[in-house]
Amino acid sequence: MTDKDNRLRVICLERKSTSFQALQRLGGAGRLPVLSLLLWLSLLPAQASELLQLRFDEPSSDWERESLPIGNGALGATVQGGVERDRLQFNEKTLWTGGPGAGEAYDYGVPEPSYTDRLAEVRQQLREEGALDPERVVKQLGRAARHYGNYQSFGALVFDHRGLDGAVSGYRRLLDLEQGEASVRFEHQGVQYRRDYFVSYPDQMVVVRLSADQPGKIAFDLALEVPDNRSVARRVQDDQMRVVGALKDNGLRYATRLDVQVEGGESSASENGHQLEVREADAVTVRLTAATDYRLAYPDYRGDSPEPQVDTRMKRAANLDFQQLRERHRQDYQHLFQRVSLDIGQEASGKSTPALLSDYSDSNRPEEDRLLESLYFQFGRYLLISSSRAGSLPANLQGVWNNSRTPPWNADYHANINLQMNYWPAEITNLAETTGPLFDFVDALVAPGRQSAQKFFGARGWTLFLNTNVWGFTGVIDWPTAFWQPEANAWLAQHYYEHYLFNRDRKFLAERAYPLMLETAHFWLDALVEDPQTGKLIVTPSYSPEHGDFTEAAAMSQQLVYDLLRNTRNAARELGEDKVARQIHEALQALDPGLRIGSWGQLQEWREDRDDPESDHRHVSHLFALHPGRQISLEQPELLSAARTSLEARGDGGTGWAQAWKINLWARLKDGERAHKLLSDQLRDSTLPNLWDTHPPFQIDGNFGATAGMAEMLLQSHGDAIHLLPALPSAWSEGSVSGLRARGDFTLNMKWKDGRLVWFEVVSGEPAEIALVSTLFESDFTQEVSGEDIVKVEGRNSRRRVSMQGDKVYRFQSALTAAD
Ligand code: FUC
Repeated sequence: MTDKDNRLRVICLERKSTSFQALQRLGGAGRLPVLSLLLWLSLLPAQASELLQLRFDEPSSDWERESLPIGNGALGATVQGGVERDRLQFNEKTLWTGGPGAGEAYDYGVPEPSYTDRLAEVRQQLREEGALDPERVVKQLGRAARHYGNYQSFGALVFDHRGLDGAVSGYRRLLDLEQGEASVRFEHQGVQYRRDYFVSYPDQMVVVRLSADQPGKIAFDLALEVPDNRSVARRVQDDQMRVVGALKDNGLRYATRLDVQVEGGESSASENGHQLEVREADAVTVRLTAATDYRLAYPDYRGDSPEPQVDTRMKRAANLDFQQLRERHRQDYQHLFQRVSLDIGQEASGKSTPALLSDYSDSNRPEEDRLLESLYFQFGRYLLISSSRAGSLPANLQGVWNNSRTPPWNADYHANINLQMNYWPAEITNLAETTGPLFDFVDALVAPGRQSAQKFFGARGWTLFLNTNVWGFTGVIDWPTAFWQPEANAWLAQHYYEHYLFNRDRKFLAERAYPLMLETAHFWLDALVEDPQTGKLIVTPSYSPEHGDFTEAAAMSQQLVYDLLRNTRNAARELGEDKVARQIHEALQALDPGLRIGSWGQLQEWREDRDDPESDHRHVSHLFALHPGRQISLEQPELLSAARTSLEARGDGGTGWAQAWKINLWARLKDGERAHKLLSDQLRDSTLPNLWDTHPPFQIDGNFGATAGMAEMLLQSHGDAIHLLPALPSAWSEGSVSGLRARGDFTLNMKWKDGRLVWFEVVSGEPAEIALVSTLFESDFTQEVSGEDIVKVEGRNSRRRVSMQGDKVYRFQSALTAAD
């Protein structure tokens, strides 16, 4: 992200108190009609804190369903909020078992000798037989993963509070999305207690503050528990505790340190030397940090010793008091979070989050349902900020939160939808920086992935298959119905180009995106096979994720490679790499594009018409071309209608992420009612009381996919135009949104009434021509641009082409509502 990008975002998105100054800085405020300013201000919803809070009225009795997550990308913690015993379980994202240190047998999933002969055999069998049972293919191409590893819980801070036995009243446990903080408050024997929890990115630590409204009331024993799958050395001093050691499994070294700062009382080491005892304090600030000697670098994945890392962090923050730590955290967090506000007519309800969820759509209070929906939208953004920040690993299947040694699917990175979906909201909801960890991670997969490309395909470039860990696993596993998906490399490469399209960062394109895309394209140029019947280039063997038989040229395989080659060709053209662009263009022309309409009008999932209209399988892989691919455009009614037929047939069920994908797909089909229905279904069927998405079990991709889907309902920019409110449901007939991003480096604010757009602003990061599509243009409207009198606007009906200068606010308003 360049400075310019950042500046623009801030200009356009600073809210409420600063929006007027922001407009002034753009040079146009003096000329703005009062009405427009009023609209700007009214566009910013009254984000009274309750509208952006998750609330429980009890401590959590179930980690998965009720804990409140806080995090800074690398560190995560889950707030349970027990009154007497408060367990704050925490994570650091690199603490994994498995990998190179776990034994000679760890081979990154790459076979020796190579599997190229086996691949040739499977290709031959497919050519002769047409389709193969996955059980048969896995015997030839699958392999049991060895020392794959699991993401680990780091441990827990356990507070045993004194003097809090008996009843408490007014208990509240909150997660405040606006501040990025959790808190617990209650009253006990006339004393008001309060606990605050956050994880600071600038200071890389978990901070807990315990306070009361009367002096000397804070007293507790504090232990730092770690699971017993590691060596443990403890050192406890009066105001400090360290635990260091190494995982038994792979020798990964870890260190965690906590410091307490006591106001008014005292803290000492317990007699057994295992815990801290705090007595008669007015308030206490606890800081906790953790690190490992993991480094994202093939082949050994080891780096600096962890103990100096935790010491350095503590030292750097030593002179900061609680308020300063909090201020630094809030500034950092809000800089990202506040870029987007959403008002869909939500109103404060006075209900706890579990009550909102259980009453959802039965309450006869639509504004309460909208409260849950808007909260869920912003919760997805909150989770992304909290689990994906520069300098650490990307968000895994559970973001950064895991309390188990053997989490579901190892809490790893699945690349046949899940890892990608985690990042769907990143660009459109104005959190582009959160993609940094994804790109670092994928870049680091290239070195081991070259081995996979060689040993499975004898190809250049790099690839991976279904899943990967933090140890560069790029080979296969032995799960018949999922293990084979070498097109995962193309799907990950898509994110690089999307990042460029949204931000127009040419340095990123030249230095990060293009090299990665080109190397991925080289893999496919070598791995594609010419179909003797059609002469077209095809993927073989090919497997449509987790569904049906192995075949040649399943739709998703072809579509993913199409997406990759088209993007790489376009990138090469933009960078003046004409020879490469021509070569890739030729391959693209020869490629089977994977778009066929079948006997019942469906978009075929396979090259042969094998689709079962009764199948309700959760993967809708053949619809990749519609979303998140851009191969099917709004100008292709036949393909759109085939995609719709397929989607109808699959039905509205599925696991969390599957429902989230369908929200996006219905939005792309411009069916706001159906997209909203899917959102409702997901909230009802696949959402836990703490609003974590559940597969089941808890799996975070559905949270991210749903947030992205809601944004797609409001704004789309996949083709040559920006579509405003393309899939607005009647349930959100009045509202506003600010700060959404469109491809081309545009930022938009919109306001609508009676289901129609009445006002919007758009800022372009650089001079640009853009087509805008909206019903607002179908009646009279006014237009203006900051600092200029004339806006060059051309077009008819709902479509207008606008020539924009960079950094200026272009504003359009419907004449129908001007008198309002
Ligand atoms: C994919 C999905 C499963 C699950 C797993 C983590 O394989 O098909 O439903 O989400 O990833």
